[in-house]
This record gives sequence, C-alpha cells and structure tokens, in this order.
Amino acid sequence: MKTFCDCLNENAVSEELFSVFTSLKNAVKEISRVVKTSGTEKAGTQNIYGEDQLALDVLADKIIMDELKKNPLVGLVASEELPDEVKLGDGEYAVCYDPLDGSSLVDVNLAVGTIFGVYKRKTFVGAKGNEQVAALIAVYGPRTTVVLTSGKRVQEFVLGSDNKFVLANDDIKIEEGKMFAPGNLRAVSERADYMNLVDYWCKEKYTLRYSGGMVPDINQILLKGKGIFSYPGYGDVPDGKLRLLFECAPMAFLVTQAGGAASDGNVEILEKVVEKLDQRTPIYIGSKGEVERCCKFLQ
Ligand code: FDP
Repeated sequence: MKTFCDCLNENAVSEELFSVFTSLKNAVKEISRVVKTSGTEKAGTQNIYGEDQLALDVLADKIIMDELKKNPLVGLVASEELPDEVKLGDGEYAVCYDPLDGSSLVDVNLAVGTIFGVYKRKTFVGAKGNEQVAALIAVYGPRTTVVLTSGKRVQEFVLGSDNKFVLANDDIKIEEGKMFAPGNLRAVSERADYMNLVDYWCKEKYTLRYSGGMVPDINQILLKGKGIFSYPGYGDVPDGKLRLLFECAPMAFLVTQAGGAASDGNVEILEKVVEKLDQRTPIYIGSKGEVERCCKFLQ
C-alpha cells in the first residue's frame, strides 16, 4: 500500500512543498483526534463574522497555527478564525485555512472538515486561486480522509489505525452525473432563477446528497466523480456566505484539477482576486456541465 510520502515522491513534489504537506498532515491527524474525543461546547467567543466559536474551532485553529509555526518554510498564514493574516517569517510558502468548516454540525456528529490553500506569496490580498501550488481538504467522518493536489493529480488518503495515511484513490476525476447538493435554499424565496434551477434538478430526478458541510459535500462530488454543489447569495447578502480565500478557492483548485469546474455564476472562482481576507462569493462547483447549467439558469 502506498503512503502519503510515497505518493508525494512519485508526484515529484519539491522537498520544500513536501515539508509543508507534512505540517498539514500532522495538523490533520491531531485535529482528527480532538474532533473524536473533545466536547462540543461553545468557546464563549465569536469569530470576525460574528459566528459563535466552538472550543473545537479554537483548538483546531491553534493546532494548525502551532504546526505551521514550526515550519520555517511557511512565512505567512491566514486563518478563517483570525482577523488578519499573520507573518511568521521569511519562508516562501503562504498557507490559508479554515480549521473546522461546518462546525454547526459537530454537536449532531455529522462530518466536518479542514480546508487548506497553499500559495507562494507575501500577502493574500491580491491573490487569485489559480496561483495556488497545492490544496488539501480533510474530512472527519466515520473515517478521517484527506484529498490533496499539488497540481499534478488529485489523490485521496485514509488515516489507518496505525495513524498513517495510505492511498485510497489515485487519480480522482469528475465527470457528469445527476447528483445535487443545493446550499442556501432560502434563496428560492426571493430568486425565481434559483427556484427554476432547483426545479430542473428535481424534475430531472437528480439524487439529493446534501449534508450541510461544504467539505463533505464537495468531497462527495470528488469521490463519486459527479454532481453539483451550489451556494448562491440573495437579498442583502448577494455574495452568499462562503469565503473566497478560505473555502471556495482551495475547493475550486481541487475540483478543477480533477476535471470539474467552479464559478460564481459569471467568473471562474480561480480567476477571482482576493480583495480582502473575509471576501465572500457565490459558488457553483462540480461537474463541468453542471456548472455551465448553473451559469445559464442564474442571472
Ligand atoms: P458552518 O456554518 O456550519 O461552518 O462555511 C460554513 C458552512 O458551514 C459550510 O460548511 C456549509 O456548506 C454552509 O456553511 C452551510 O450554510 P447554511 O448555514 O446556510 O446552511
């Protein structure tokens, strides 16, 4: 069985990027442990978006930050839980992350995840997603899995009982297929175009697979090799809720590398410039044909 390290070597990942991946992998193993063993209580604090933080959100954030601080190749980090990017040193790599995405699902024991985007930059402001040199997501469900790319291929690894990641899927590809994960369905109350799109999916007998967590929902599209995840905006929040830097760009990098697509309805997610760290964007992501359909239906 091939390990995480075997595959990075096979993909000719540079020694430096290998080291960054190792830091991410170590953090994921520790978060996996605490997700399974810690309580689900609130931390009593709010993040910059005014959302209540769980003790686990804070802990996951600290685990990642501590791990990245140990790596001199990482010069810059930005966390969805922190107000600003943090300069760590002169290392050429910049890592942005959402430490525990979907944390409203922790108390009911649904799957949650971590999202990482890796760049070579001195600030995240001005970055485009297509500058990423790597992206990685971790899913903490009944199993802990990681899906990553360094721009060569998209691979999945599973954490075994010996606390080692082994290869589970060697070359993930997204094709076409009738599966939908319609986020922010509240938008149909004001948007006839989104209503029409959802109506199309239902009438065409698409399979509904929606967990409420962006990481497991998109992980599913990657592993089933088909489908669409949508999260539009409406009314007072035209850009929706999901963050370009921390969530949408890394997901778009993974899905695009797997042969899928990601758009905000007009512009490819990977072409969007990060103007501020907490920038949000609507997103339609998954099979190419499905993303095209979303762009046609939605004005
Ligand atoms: P959560 O608020 O539980 O952290 O970005 C966060 C996210 O979850 C995504 O994982 C998920 O897809 C989305 O929000 C769900 O949004 P709604 O609150 O609109 O259902």
